[in-house]
Amino acid sequence: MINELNQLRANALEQLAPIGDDRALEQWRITFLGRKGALAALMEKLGTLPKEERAAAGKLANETKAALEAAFQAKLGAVKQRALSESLESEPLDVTLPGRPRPRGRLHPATRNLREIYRIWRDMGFQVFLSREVESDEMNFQLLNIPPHHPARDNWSTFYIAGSEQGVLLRTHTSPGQIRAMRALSANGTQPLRVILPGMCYRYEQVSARYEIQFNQVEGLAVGRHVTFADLKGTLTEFARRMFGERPVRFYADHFPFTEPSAQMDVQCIICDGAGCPLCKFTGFLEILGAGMVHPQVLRNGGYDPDVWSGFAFGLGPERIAMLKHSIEDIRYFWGNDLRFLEQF
Ligand code: FA5
Repeated sequence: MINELNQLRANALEQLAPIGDDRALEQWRITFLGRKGALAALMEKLGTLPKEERAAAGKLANETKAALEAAFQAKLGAVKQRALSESLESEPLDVTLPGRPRPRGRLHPATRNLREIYRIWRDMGFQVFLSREVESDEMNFQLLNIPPHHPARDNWSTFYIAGSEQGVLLRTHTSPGQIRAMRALSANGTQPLRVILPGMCYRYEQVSARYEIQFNQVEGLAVGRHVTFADLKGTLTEFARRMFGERPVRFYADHFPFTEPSAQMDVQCIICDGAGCPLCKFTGFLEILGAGMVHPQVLRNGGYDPDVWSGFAFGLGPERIAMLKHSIEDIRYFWGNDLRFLEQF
């Protein structure tokens, strides 16, 4: 048995030496180390040996197995290494070639812009309230002091839902969300409120570089016991500072039926720094939002007592803001799905 093992080992190593490729090596492994190979056959015979020979033979069998396996691993490494150098030599590899780009998705510029706006307002303590896009005439207009036939309706060219007797419409602005937020969150007019209401609005507009038939608005509403116009100015100025950096803002008198007094806020033109250019129509300033103190009747419609509570509200157009920030000259790019535009962000 001892002889047989030694012979097997010598024989196996002799046959292994000249092997130079995968296939021959595998064949060798099967012949000598396989489950039905030469070594396994010898080991099976161990049990039939007389007791006094068994221990020594068993030990040698294990050593033989370990030696053959080690020789096999060493050869395997050498064969692989040789195959690699051969392929490197025969198929030249240019390690300076750039990698193949993998297409990666990204957020739509309008979404990114909205998220930045959310972040700024969140940092200032405003929570997001999502209101509905399909609204009643009552919410979109009447509870905001715009009764039927009121001339202010001309400012909001409206898409009505066909066949809806009660006047169901696509909201023309996010302001109806003011009423919904007050009713939903104020616990019958007993709690202060600080919310922003983002979302899509729809108007039957002549589409142009600045007017789309669908666009986002971000409404803001703060209600408390001592909210003043100074709070409105301070908060909106701080928003503009965080959004556009240090540049002057100015407030103008404006009119909205649901705020009194009402204002418009302008920020100094980003292109010309106030010197005057075609973008700002040579005024040096750009309008970014409408705002005002919540009208007492609107507070009442939301469940608050206007003798105790006051508030300010604002409505801004995020696409218009993104246009200013990134010098995008046409609002139609936002929903045109043109990859040449989208891939720039
Ligand atoms: C309003 O819609 C008021 N609800 C804003 C408001 C809220 C005032 C709360 C006071 C208190 P206005 O129609 O100006 O206002 O629209 C507000 C912003 O929405 C505009 O400044 C503009 O940025 C954006 N916007 C309005 N119409 C369009 C449009 N057709 N396309 C793109 N953006 C628009």
